[in-house]
Amino acid sequence: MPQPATEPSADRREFYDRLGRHHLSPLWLSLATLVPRQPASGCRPAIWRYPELRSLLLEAGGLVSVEEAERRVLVLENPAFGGQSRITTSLYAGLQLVLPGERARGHRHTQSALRFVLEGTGAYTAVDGERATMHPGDFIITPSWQWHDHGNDTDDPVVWLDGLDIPLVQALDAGFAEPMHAVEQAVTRPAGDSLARFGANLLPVDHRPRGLASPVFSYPYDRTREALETLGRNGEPDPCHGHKMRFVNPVTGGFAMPTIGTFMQLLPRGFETKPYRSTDATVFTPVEGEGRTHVGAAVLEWRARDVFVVPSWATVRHQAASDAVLFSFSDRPVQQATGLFREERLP
Ligand code: GTQ
Repeated sequence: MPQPATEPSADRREFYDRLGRHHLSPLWLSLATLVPRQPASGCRPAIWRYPELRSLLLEAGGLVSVEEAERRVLVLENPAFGGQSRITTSLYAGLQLVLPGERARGHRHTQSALRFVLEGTGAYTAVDGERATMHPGDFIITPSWQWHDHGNDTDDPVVWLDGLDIPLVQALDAGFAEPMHAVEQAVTRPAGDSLARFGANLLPVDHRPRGLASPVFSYPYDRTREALETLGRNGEPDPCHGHKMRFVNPVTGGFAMPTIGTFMQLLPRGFETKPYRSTDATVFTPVEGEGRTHVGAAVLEWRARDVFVVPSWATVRHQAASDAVLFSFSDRPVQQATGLFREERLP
């Protein structure tokens, strides 16, 4: 596409200035940026190391109460998007800390949230009258417009990764939020109820979906790990993905959340994936193991609980130094629903 390279002449400059006063602009100056030949947000590969994150988060714990903060979270900002609270162009990520005895007040919002537990056993998130007890590696959903509050009655801090579709909802200008009057919602269903109802290859006989998110709002790691372990024993890994599964809404077979796709993959020790790229910029956090990921020319060395990000259309290669399990999330459901998703296995 042609790109005007030189400074505009005086008469054009005067014309453009005049256009501006009419709230108009010449497309020919911005066409190549508006309609790039390939994704060009500037989103950069980046990694946050857990020991550093953890110590800064605990420092925040000493400085700011959960009452004051409402959510005590350090936002992971892509280095290309400073001050914009986004880890990719469309997604938000943050690390949340709930200290022993604390309650994070209930609220609801149209943004969908996922929690991926990094540290601490026994704290909870309450959704729809049920508390999901957290263990490291659990994937928990807070669907759009559902009340949710978090609490920690254990003796240890709990830390999880928040993934939200905040930038996407911002782009659509469709954000609503509401505080809950009580700090926490009433518990109306025993723990494990939704998993028994929807997560055992069974559905209640007359089930009618109430929303677009999976009614299984907690996917415990022990079950996920067991499935991956069995797959690892039973067959060859995919050359580009290892043993990779996506979390599913059992009612529809679609993604567990309407706007965020979530995945878990096992990379056997010594395995190197073949180069691959896709249009869904992806946030990864290793649950177990260590290794490195080549993202274009960058090399990210990771261990369990680090967080790293792969931009849209960047070429990815993973190398696992030990058996490794990676959780990841992206906006793939949105791209697939709109026909935008592209992926490529490179030679
Ligand atoms: O826990 O509800 O990281 O509303 C950002 C916004 C967490 C939450 C975040 C939120 C939450």
